[in-house]
Amino acid sequence: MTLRELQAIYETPFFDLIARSRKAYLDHWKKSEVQLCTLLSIKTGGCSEDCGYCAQSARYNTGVERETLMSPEAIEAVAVRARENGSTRFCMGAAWKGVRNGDPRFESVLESVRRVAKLGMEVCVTLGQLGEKEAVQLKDAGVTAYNHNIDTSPEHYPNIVTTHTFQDRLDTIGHVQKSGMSVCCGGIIGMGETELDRLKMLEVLTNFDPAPESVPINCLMPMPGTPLDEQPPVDIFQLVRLIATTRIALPRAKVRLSAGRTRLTREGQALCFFAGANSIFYGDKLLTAANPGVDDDRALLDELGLTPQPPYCGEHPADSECGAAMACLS
Ligand code: SAM
Ligand code: DTB
Ligand code: SF4
Repeated sequence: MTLRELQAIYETPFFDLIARSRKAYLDHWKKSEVQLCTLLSIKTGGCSEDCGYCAQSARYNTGVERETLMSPEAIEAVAVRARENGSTRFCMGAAWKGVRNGDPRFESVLESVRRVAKLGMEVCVTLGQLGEKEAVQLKDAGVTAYNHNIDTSPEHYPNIVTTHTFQDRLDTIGHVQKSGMSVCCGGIIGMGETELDRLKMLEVLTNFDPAPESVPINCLMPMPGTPLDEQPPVDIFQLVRLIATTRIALPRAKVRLSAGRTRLTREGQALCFFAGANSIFYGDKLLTAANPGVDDDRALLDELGLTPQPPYCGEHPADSECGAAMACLS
């Protein structure tokens, strides 16, 4: 889609916009399902990069301690508990610039992926920059989706990160696409960007080929000690407009209402679901920051009549006999 087209959608009167995005959602997805994803920071802190929002950058005094990579056994144990709690997607995140084939840490991540894949959950990893070869190895180990966010518009990106470029992000995404893994790619709002910047970010996402399988929309969680620690919260109607525009522009993508839900009201989150968000991070902790408690989330989903989405089996159509029914109707 062009920026002009996205702007036209985004600027529609609010109720017309969410009515349209609701229709786009109902045309492509089962009405009441929300995907529950569990996040685990498998390697925390001490990152060489200077992403201005991130508590894990070694450049800022954020109070987050550097830790070593978790073992496959420990990771598997957390994944088992997540599955017991109803999560159908397990996402492992590592704080480093990237990791290469031949590095023992990469071998260890591959083993963790193999173990989580055996549990029947969708496996997502977010490991920073990736080469072509590493992408293929991750795919072969059982990764469903690779998360690598473009975070903001190409124009605003250098104001947020200087240790790598927007093009570096796109290069990694290209390697992921080539390997056959799905791309999970979105961004953060509330980092001093304009609403136009947000649409420019969405323009880039809508021009991916293939389209992203999921689009996380994070609201900045201002982390003490980072350059962005005093940014004001995002306006709820701007967030809902962005979710609705994303749903219309990328109807088959999972739109994940990601970081920052602790600063949203229940009513605000309900509007986000109505507008087309159909995935959340579930569990008390994101990577280093807080997430709403599991009990509160269960209560909210119950109140709204929403149920956890089954994992995508990767093979069978929605109406087949397959136990792990495909979530998407298309
Ligand atoms: N190091 C890897 C990378 O940069 O891709 C993976 C981990 S990184 C923490 C994953 C994503 O989390 C970032 O791209 C960003 O979109 C999101 N994120 C990190 N810190 C955040 C914050 N304080 N508020 C909102 N989103 C955040
Ligand atoms: C994404 O878009 N959001 C998640 C996940 N992908 C890896 C991370 C959110 C991190 C929030 C800040 C923290 O926990 O440190
Ligand atoms: Fe490192 Fe990722 Fe945080 Fe950037 S966002 S500082 S690359 S962990």
